Amino acid sequence: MKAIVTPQWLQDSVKSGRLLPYGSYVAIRDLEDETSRNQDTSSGSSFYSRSGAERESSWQTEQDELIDATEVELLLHNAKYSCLRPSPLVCPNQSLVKEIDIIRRGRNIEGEERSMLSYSRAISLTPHVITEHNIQDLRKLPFLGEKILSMIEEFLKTGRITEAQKMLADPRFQSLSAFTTIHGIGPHTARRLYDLGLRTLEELERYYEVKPGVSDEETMSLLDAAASANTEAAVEQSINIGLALRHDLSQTIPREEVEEINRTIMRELSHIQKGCKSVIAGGYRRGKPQSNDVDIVITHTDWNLGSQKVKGLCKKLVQRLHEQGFVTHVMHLSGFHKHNALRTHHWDSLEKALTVFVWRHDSSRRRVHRRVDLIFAAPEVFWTAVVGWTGSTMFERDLRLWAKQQKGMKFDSSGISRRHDSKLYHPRTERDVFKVLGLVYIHPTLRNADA
Ligand code: 8DG
Ligand code: CA
Ligand code: CA
Repeated sequence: MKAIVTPQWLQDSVKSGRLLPYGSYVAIRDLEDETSRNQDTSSGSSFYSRSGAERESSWQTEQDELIDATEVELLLHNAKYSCLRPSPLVCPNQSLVKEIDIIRRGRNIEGEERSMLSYSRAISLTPHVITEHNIQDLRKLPFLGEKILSMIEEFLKTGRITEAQKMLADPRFQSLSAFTTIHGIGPHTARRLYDLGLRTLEELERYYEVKPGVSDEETMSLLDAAASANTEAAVEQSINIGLALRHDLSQTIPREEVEEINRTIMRELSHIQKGCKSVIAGGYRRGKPQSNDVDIVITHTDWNLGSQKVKGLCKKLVQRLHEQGFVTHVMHLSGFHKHNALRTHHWDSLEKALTVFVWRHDSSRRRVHRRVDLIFAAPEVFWTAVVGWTGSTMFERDLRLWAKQQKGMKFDSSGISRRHDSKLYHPRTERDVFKVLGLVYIHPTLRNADA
């Protein structure tokens, strides 16, 4: 039997550190009505005016606002893979998680991948309450190393981890951290810039000859160079844009604005192609009140013809958004070659554009530039794309690992395939994605396996 409960059940359970009896949380109101109102507000308006017949064959609906408590009970709190565990947005150990995350960031910017991963893993493993009394339970987890365990112990005793505090005070850590906040600057580039003697973002601005707030809008030249995306010049360009707009781009985006951006983009899209729909993925979908950028996954509602209809749409949409004054820059555009055989740079082979969005002058709001990622997927891979772009990063990593190590399958945003015979799966719902991978469904708000 299913027990459909309100999100409050989850919040209260998290607060008390255990799953509560769900009796008083059951969503007893007219479910049909409730779910259609609560349904992904991210869908384009055309999506709402579906006819009864369309509703019948609704591979596109995903009523994921309410939570099935019986399902949550099936999740394993101590599992190795985070795609088997419930990870709420805010966990009772949030201050411990933040402290470990400082060390994780330190490892990341120094390029110490393996070490960084074990801190990521430790972070994803701490949603349940850890106290001095149950630290013995933690010690039983074979995948938490001695070093991290002693850090947790130190934190429980003193409320601090010495290594994290040292790191925060380290000027090199401070410079590299600041550099990697700029879009296009990864740990490697950050270290290269540091080695050139650069220390602050102001120095970076001078080095790149960028004026804050001003960026030459050569954006569409990038569009034409689409095939060469990820060339050095393109990366350089995106660093320039990221630096020039850094004061805007460092401001987080509230949920209402995320939704409004999605509505606006879907309205513009409907002028090019009718019948498309979207889901806002990323942190927004995991319930974050503020987002650093907006991730919109788009497809066509026609299961059979949709694949044809979304082809080439990404570029057309970006062009239109630019003409209409909504998109000022394109930092990256990819997926226009049929297949990326080597799959070295990209995570998937979907058409996508990483853009800078801004409200037009005639709009009453202040013009803050926002990062918006647009991802186009054929209907057959729409839900894998949504799962792939919902995150969190650790959740995604473990999803790929789980598929490979436990199921002999390959998962990425552009599809699920079986390794031995390359059979492709075409899930019709998000639940199907989990089913194909042999996983209990995990509600998006329980996929917050990162700090
Ligand atoms: P926020 O910082 O934006 O608020 O949080 P987020 O939404 O969790 O972070 P994100 O950086 O926007 O990443 C969202 C998810 O998208 C993340 O789980 C990983 C995934 N993702 C990328 N880049 C790519 C990519 O190129 N391909 C695919 N398939 N997934 C990607 O970040
Ligand atoms: Ca995001
Ligand atoms: Ca993003």
